[in-house]
Amino acid sequence: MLLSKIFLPLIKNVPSEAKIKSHQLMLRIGMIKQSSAGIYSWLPLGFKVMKKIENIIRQEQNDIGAQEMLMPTIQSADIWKESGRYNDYGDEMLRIKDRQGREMLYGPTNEELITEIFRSSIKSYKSLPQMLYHIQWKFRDEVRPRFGIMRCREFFMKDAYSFDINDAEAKKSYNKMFYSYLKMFKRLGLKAIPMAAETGPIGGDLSHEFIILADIGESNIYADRNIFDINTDEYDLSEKSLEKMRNDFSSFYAATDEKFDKNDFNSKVKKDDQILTKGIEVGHIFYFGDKYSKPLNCLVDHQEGKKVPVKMGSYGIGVSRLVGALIETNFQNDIMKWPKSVSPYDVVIIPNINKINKQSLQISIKVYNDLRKQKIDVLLDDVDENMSAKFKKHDLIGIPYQIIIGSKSEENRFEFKEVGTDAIILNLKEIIEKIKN
Ligand code: 5CA
Repeated sequence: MLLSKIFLPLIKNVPSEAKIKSHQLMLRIGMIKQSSAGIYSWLPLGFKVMKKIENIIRQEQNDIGAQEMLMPTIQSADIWKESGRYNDYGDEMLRIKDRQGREMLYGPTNEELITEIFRSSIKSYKSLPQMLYHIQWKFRDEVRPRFGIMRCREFFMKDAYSFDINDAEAKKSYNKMFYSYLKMFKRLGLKAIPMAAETGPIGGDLSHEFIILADIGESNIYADRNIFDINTDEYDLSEKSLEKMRNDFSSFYAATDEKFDKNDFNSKVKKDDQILTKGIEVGHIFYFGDKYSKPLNCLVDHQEGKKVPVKMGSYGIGVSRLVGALIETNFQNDIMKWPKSVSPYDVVIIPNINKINKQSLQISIKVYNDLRKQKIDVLLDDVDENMSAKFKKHDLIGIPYQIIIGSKSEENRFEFKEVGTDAIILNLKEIIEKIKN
């Protein structure tokens, strides 16, 4: 793409309403635009990053056998009355009436709806286990939406639901999801630590929040620093390995505020290993057994003939929140560097257009076309601006690789820079290799 042609409304000054760096950056480089309190439009650059995150999540969920589907954003109040959550959910739920006067709502989560779908389709243990997920907008009328898309009212979530015949089988599904989360966060370049957590309005007695460390995080966390050294590449999907994974993680203390117990922490973790800090919750998984299947009468035939309520868990990820979380972790000293896996473009070409070297734009276009032939998603900064303004702009846009075409370029060799390291002179073949590996 040519920078002069794309919709990228850059803002010079940091908008005053934005208090944290991810919110500031997202507004400055036109990733989002607020449409009303806690509700945002995703502009092309922001949308591109979010879609890349979404795809990694999708691949990893498919990889453990979860099946993608799509449920609506608008739900009937009836199923929420059946589960008993219609009143409990309180003011966070956006309630709507249709023209017939029927009570509807904008889904804040989907336990009821998926249970209703499941009960009308699946009748026997023979069809279990099942894991279903969708990636869909949610609405929660947060009392204090803040930090841009980090805590907003309308947000994009991946929510998955598992269905099993008994607790032991359900635990296996839980462990698979746990594993899938570790893998996807790793692909996003994030160190997300699973921590024992409260279950809140979702319910159940087993739950983990996946938290990444960040000063602006809203969760206080207490952890043994050794938990950060667990090598997640060691695990696979076998039952034994998944159990080992759960045991390894639970052998180190890691808890959020609500689950924190000072005595426990001090007795289990050496002083030197204690971490007390803040974090961002990027995912949250729950096991709640028959909390929804029982009131909603979601029964399956058991091997022994009787009907039993199916055992369920739910597994959420804040897809839109992850965009902010990635900025919080990768935007330092006014320089952004997207992880390769989610960068809006693979590489940017920055030609020195208005200098002695008048040919640099022509050379750039040739390099641009060559890279595109290699299926590399490349941005060409063809804007007529001085180099220092260009560099400042790209410090914010955060594409991890830059090809600088100007006085230092030779016939077929160009200045190539990975953000955060010194530029080197490479030919096109070497550049392509660097970008692709
Ligand atoms: N039904 C369960 C799991 S599918 C559920 O809703 N869990 S949740 O409430 O913890 O939300 C899942 C994830 O959505 C959170 O971990 C968080 O990353 C994200 N999230 C929750 N509320 C917001 C919000 N107001 N703004 C942005 N992201 C949010």
